[in-house]
Amino acid sequence: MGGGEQAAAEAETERFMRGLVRRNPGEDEFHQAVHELVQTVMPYVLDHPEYRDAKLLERLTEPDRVVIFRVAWEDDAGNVRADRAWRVQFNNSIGPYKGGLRFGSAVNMGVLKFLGFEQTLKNALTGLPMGGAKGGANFNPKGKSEREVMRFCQALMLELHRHIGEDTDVPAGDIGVGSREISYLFGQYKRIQNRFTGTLTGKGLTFGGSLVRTEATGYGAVYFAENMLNHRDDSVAGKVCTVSGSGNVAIYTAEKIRQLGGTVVSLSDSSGSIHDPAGIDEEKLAFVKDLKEVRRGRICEYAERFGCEYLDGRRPWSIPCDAAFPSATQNELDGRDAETLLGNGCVLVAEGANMPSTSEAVRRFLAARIMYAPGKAANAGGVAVSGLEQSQNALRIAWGREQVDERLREVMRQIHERCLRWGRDGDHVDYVKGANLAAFVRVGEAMLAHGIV
Ligand code: NDP
Ligand code: 2IT
Repeated sequence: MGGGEQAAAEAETERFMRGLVRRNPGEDEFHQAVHELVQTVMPYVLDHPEYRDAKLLERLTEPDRVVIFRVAWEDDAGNVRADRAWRVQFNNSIGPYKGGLRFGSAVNMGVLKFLGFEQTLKNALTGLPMGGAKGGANFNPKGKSEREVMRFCQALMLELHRHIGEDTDVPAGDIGVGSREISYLFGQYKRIQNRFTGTLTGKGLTFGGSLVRTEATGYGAVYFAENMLNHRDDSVAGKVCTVSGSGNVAIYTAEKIRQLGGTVVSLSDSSGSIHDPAGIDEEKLAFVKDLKEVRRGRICEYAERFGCEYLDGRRPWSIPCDAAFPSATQNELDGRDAETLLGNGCVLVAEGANMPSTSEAVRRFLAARIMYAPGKAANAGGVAVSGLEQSQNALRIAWGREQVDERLREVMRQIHERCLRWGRDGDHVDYVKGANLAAFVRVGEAMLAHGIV
């Protein structure tokens, strides 16, 4: 691209973003996610008048619809609670809406719109027929009893069931929504509908869930990292890795890194990080699974149990590593963290979380030309196996562990290929550009074919 064309693309990006911010005031995370896409695809749009004339970017950044509803329920003390829930059905151009539900006090419209937008692109990258959606509630599951969580899930489904369906919209888990919540939601959906369908994914293995779905996001992120490293005749084996978070994605990222011969030296939660230079082995990981999946405790207990350092209130990015796997939440890694990682010799960042790096952090990773995989590429393994769960449900069969794992590996390999195809620049691969263009063109072509809708 010549200097003049680049300047034109930048000016057009600024103009577009001004309009988007005006139409969606206060939705900072949504602005951030859209800006990241638009700045990489604008040259393509300017080169393709059919995209510009069809107002493709304007249409792609407006959700198909958003449903907002009240969830009234009663806590254990008999107090009435009124929470707010959303389902953002972002885009169904290439398949039924698909994406997780997030529970937490920080959930709001801007967060769910950024997640629904990212999901649309991520799902397109998988090559599977899935549109994009996201939903959730400002209900904070921390400290709630089992019964309170169950009542909340049932109350939420009493409204949500009208808007979803196996060929319409298929929700799954995300932060604060794991197999326990999906099970309660599924039980209630089945009761209301009197139909046993695959309308939710992440279900238990005895009622339609897929093997490897629990592990899929974390495993997929490491498979993607392995693809990036293999492309440079290197591998995860022998790498010292930092992982943030200690939930679903972080746990199975750590497990797969270890299986491939890497050493995981950190985990975290919203209270702090542990630093275990000896590495998190199988026994320690079993402790974390019980701590987080069963007892719902805090990661500081790991430091007490295994006698390692606890970084109270801090994130793990000051710990020296070869590769970093941010796997907790959005904007958990800022420009200073990025500088620290680069200064310590980090050569690879694979995002298990959605948009964990701030715009400034991304800018620094790209400028340093390290292997940097954005979430929409690196963490697509979770939704990919959700897609495989939908297929198994539709066929009324269950595939074996090896079969699903092999398909997951293949999907991650194909995403890597798509990133190469669209993002290769000589010897270097720009995975942001590659992922954004591959996803944008897949959804864009479908939208063009459907006409003005
Ligand atoms: P979980 O709820 O299982 O775990 C979330 C982890 O992140 C917990 O350790 C939590 O700590 C930590 N965390 C959450 N919020 C914050 C915060 N504000 N600051 C610091 N730490 C925080 O969620 P998942 O593992 O499922 O999701 C993690 C990320 O991966 C999210 O960005 C999600 O969107 C993304 N993702 C998830 C997929 C999935 O299949 N589950 C698929 C693709 C992406 P604490 O317990 O203290 O809150
Ligand atoms: O962000 C994500 O991709 C998810 N939370 C998983 C979505 C899904 O439908 O499995």
